[in-house]
Amino acid sequence: MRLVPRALAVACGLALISAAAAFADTGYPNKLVNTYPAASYAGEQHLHFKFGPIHVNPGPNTVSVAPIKADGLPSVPGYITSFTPNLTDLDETVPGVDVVHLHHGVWLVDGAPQAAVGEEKTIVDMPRGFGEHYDPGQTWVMVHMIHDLLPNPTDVYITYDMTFVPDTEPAAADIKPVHTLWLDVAGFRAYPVFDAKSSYGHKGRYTFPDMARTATARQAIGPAHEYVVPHDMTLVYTAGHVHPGGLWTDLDVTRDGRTVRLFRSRAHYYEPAGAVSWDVSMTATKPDWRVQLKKGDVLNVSGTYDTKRASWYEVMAIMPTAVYDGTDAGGADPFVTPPDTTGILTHGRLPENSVHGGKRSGLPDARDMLNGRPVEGPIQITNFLYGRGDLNAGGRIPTVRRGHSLTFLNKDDARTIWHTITACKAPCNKTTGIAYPIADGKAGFDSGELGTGPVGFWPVSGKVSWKTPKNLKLGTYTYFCRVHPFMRGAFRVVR
Ligand SMILES: [Cu+2]
Repeated sequence: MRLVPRALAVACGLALISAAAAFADTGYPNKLVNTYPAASYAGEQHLHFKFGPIHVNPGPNTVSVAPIKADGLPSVPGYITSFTPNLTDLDETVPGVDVVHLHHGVWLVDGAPQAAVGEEKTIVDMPRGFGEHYDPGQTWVMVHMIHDLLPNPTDVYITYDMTFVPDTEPAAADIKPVHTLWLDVAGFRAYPVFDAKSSYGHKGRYTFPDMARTATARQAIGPAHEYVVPHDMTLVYTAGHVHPGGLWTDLDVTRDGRTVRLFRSRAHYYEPAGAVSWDVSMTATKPDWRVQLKKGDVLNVSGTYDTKRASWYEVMAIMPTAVYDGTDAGGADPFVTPPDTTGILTHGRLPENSVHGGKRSGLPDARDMLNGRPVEGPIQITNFLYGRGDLNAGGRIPTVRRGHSLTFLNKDDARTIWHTITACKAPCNKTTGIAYPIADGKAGFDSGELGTGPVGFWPVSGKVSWKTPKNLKLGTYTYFCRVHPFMRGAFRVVR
């Protein structure tokens, strides 16, 4: 069982933290099985590294930056031809994605992002004849955001497996060096995210940045969504990164006013509920995909999200692309021969994505609760509970008069614990999992991550309090915390 002990939360207050530790994940087998036709070389090595242990405090999903030491890297120069990242417990089993997940990890090499992973856990395989060249003189830095979804601390490793061909192997002579071009709709920033709200887009599809209309939506557009090709070059590989709700990323090129699609990296959801969770695998370009570009061509990346079912906050659309700085590696001019825009899934279904949630729980249906008195003063969020508004509090539902707003105050920020108040469809009282709850409340409100710290680097809003919109109609509103989806609350707008 991997349930958050809801009853304990009320009964024991702070004891919740130690009590929940008893429910910590026991770990799934590491079954990140490559489904992509990987190239192999005589003399290749299979290197396994782990970064950490990393102590993860419950509450925040901070961005951390730390150097990768020599024992986390090959000892000799050579080519990295495949890269398989994961997040594991200390015993190197894999925690449930509903318990703790690697929101993203980026390996910076000499200051530039080379490899990256999100919770979709894409395995990167360079096509035959290409590799990222490694040299022990390089400076490697790990940037990561690990998200603990429970109120108990945990310790994890970021692991990465490399297929590595040392320069001293004869096979290395046939490998051409590639480097990573970072195409990111909201980059370059420490936290390159945008919102895909249910009110955005057309017929429940929102393509960013193309369909970003409002000033707020457009603010999230980053310069890295475009790239002007500085000299003739060949693209040899790409795969996209999206969050739950994401459907695909597109890579296009424009020359003389004409635009051609180079690749669409599709999110294939194993998730039974559809495009709502991390139970997903992305497609990568096929091994024979090669695109020859000319100086002055403009690459463009976009991401498309499903906004019919829910709003998606702080999401990403990134296409790290492997570039060979030459034109002697095959491939064709995409304006003459359109490239194959279909791809191959990089892995199958992962056992750590098995807790979907959405089952009956002991929480009440807020719509049946009796009115409490209008709330005076803010609703105080403490110790992962929405105070009087928490569905665990039982009794009466806090009320607010129409035309007024209810104020929430995150007292947990003092312990660097951030929370959101995010509308979800009533009753919003089912069990927590990777597919439940989601931000599907009609009212569509979201407080942002209530917390203080370096805004723009950490995902905090910089505020600890938030007011509900004044224009809410009469009725019962249910909400959850995007950081800790087991947290649920409700209030009612009354006459
Ligand atoms: Cu929270």
